[in-house]
Formats: sequence, structure tokens, C-alpha cells
Amino acid sequence: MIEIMQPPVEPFKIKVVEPVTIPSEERRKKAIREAGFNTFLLLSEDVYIDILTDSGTSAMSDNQWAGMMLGDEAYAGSKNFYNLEKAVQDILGYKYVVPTHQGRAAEHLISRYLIKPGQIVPRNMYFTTSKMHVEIPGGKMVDTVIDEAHDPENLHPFKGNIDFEKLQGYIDEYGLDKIAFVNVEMNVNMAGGQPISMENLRKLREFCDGYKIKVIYDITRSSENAYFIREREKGYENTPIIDILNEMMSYSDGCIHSSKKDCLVNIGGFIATSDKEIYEATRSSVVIYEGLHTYGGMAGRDMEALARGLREGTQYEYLKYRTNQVRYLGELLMQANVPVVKPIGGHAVFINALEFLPHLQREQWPGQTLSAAIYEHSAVRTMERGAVSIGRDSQTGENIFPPLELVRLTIPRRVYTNTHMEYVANSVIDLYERRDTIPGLKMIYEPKHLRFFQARFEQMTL
Ligand code: PM9
Repeated sequence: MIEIMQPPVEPFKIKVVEPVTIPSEERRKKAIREAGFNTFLLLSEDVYIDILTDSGTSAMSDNQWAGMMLGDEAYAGSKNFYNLEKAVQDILGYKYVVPTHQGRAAEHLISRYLIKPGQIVPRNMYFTTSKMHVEIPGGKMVDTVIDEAHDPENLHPFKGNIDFEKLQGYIDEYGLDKIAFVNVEMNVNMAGGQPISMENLRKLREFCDGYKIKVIYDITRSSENAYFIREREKGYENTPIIDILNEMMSYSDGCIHSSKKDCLVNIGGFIATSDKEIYEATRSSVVIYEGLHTYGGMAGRDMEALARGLREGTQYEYLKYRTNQVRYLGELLMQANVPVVKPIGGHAVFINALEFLPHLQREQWPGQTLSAAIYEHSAVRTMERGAVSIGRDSQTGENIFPPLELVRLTIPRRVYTNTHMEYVANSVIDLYERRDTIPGLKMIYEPKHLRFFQARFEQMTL
């Protein structure tokens, strides 16, 4: 029997509220069919609790909103850019910042510069947009995460770690000149929000120095990763989060950031580096695709909110509450034996759809099916993270069926109360009790890129 923690105490009070209602059963049934059983195609007003994503869905603080009023909307040289640059230097230790409107724009600029056709990018598990931006310039993403990350039951404390034998294997197989760079994600999203250890990052730096390979991070969820390092890695128990972040970043050549997650803002992203060549190349291309290098697609006010959110999102008490709220939901589900990825990650609870719906074939899209069923049952919007998300093999065109076929219950930051978490848990547990009545889906429309966003499905008969 799992012992459930006390619900975590919020380190804030609520100043503004947004009314939400539970749509009727009849409306939910209609809405999910109109959306082709794809939760991305639901209207927000048809959703009661929106745990589709933690991206751009945070509640900002009064300090961030105050910063919005100080937006300097000058085309060039906005003072908010310099505040952002200073925050990146203080919190992450990089010298240079190239702002972008969000994470995938940063991925685009880095990939254009560093990847040549035929090259590979080893990474500790793929992410959807990251993989796409490796493939567009003619590259291929290959997986170097440890095997434990592919096993939902394995309790390894750092399931985001890189397996150096796998990495060496790719160098031997493809040759050194075919490695564009090594890409490292913090708190690996598709593995369940699982951290990478400082020891692993340090070793990777040494390994890559030996071959003169560049190391580029995806630091989208690095503050949550830093919190787990402090909680789980020997020697860091009393280290301030900012010091942990500075050390983590010191082992890289640069990074991309989707600031819509850890930085508690609704829009924003950047590239940061201390390498002058990477800086100059991406600063030069940002003006083609995003905007001038002192705004890169963001308004001045958005850069100010981001500069403040980057600092706020590293506060220890906040990170403790944040990760514990996710854990609380996970423990409520585990207590009722709902199969979830363990240990519970930083930003989301991931349900193992293969275990939840064992009567479905992989071609019946168990993750997609479960995500649609949760919505229909309770107006809770979640997201499939399995075969629909990974898409097809770019060379053979065949569907890929990854070991992890998951549904992600992604918790926006500072938005939902612990009672909301209990509503979500009770709804999922109720559905689990009658799981064998849920029929699978058939894909009837598949867009060319990132199909999970727009694909449509039809319900099959049981
Ligand atoms: N992540 C998420 O919900 C939003 C888009 S996919 C549904 O998890 C990583 C690790 C991400 C990420 C976005 C991006 C792209 C890069 N790396 O969404 O373009 O989790 O800001 O960032 C999403 P943007």
C-alpha cells in the first residue's frame, strides 16, 4: 500500500481567479467526437481541468505582471532585453543570449547552424519538435538514454542519464565527422520528466572534450532538474539551486530554452551560450526568422516577465511545492494501482496506457484512446505521449511503436489547487475500474509533420 504524502502547502495566495465549469456528459461526448478524438482539437471552453501541457500555461506572479507594465517596446535596444540577458548571466552563467519567440524557434536556429545532411544528433531520448528540427536540415536523432528510462517501473533516480556505451557505439558506427553535436535534455519530458545527474553531465563533458564534440543542452526544465539533483545527488543537499544550475550549464557549449515551462511565462524562449561563434551565427540568423536580436519575436513586456520568471522559478520553496504537487497526484493514482511511470517526474504524471488498456493493439493507439476517454469521462484534458507523438521513421516511413506508450497529466505551474488534483485522480481511478469497456481508435487523418497535433481518429467497436 502506497502511503500518500500530505498535499503540499502553496507558497503563494490567489489574487485573480478564472471561472471554469464542468461541461455536461452530453456536451463532452459531442466535443471529443467533433475533435476527432484528439485532445489538441478540443475547444478550451469545453475543458474543466486543462492538464494537456505545462507549456505557456503558468500563472504569473504580481511581480511579473508589474514587469509587464515596464515593457520597453523599442524596436532596438529594449531595456527588457538587457534585464533578460542579466538574468541569464546570473542564473545560468552563460555570456550571450539570443531571444526567440519560443523553444522550437531556438531549435530551428541551432539546427540550421550545426547540422549538415547525413549527420546524427545523439540525445537522451527524443522530443517531438527537437527531432523534427534535426530532420529538417537532413539529420537524424538517435537515442542514448540509459535503458532504465524505457522501463516505467524502474526506480532509477536519474532516468535521464546518458549511456556512454551507446554514445560510443554511435561514434564507432557513423564516424566522428557524422556527429553534429550531442543534445542533452534536462528532466527528460518523454521519459516521464526524469532528471539527469550532475555526475553524468560532468562525465559527458569529459567524454565529448576527448573527441571535440559540442554539447548542446535543452534546458527547458532545468530548474526542476536542479531541484532533483539537490534532493537526490550526494554532495548537493545544501547547494543553492542557482549554484547547481551554474555548474550544470558550465559543462555545455550552449543551450536552447523553451521558457514557457520553468520560467513561469506564457511565451518566450532563447539560445544561450558562452561560445562566440555559436552566438554570432545564431544572432545573425535570428534577424531572418524571428526579429531583431534584442527582441527575437518577443514583445519587450514578455522579455521582462521572462527575466523575472527565470529568477522566481529557481526559488527552492516554490520548486519543492511544484514537484510535490505533481508527486501528490502520482501517489493518489498509485494508491489505487493505476499504472504510472515511476519515480513520479517533475512536471507531469505519466500513465502507462499499455497496462491501463491491455485489451488494445498498438495499432489501436492505446495512449490516444485513453487520453480521449479521460476527457469524455471527466472533462480533464491530457495528452498522448506514445506512438502517435513519435510519428514515423523518417527513412522507412513505417510507424514507430516506442516502449513507452503514455498519457501525460501535465501540471501547469501555480494554476490548480490540490483539490483539483484530487478531482483528476478520482476521475482516472473511476475510469480505471471500468477500463475494459473502452474501445480503441483508428487514425483517419494524418498530417505530414508532428501528427499528434492535428491527427483525427474514429472510435472502433470493442
Ligand atoms: N514542449 C510540451 O507540452 C509543448 C509542445 S509539444 C506538445 O511538453 C522540450 C523538452 C519541450 C518543448 C515543448 C520544446 C519546444 C522543446 N523542448 O513549445 O516551441 O518540452 O516553446 O518548445 C511542449 P516550444
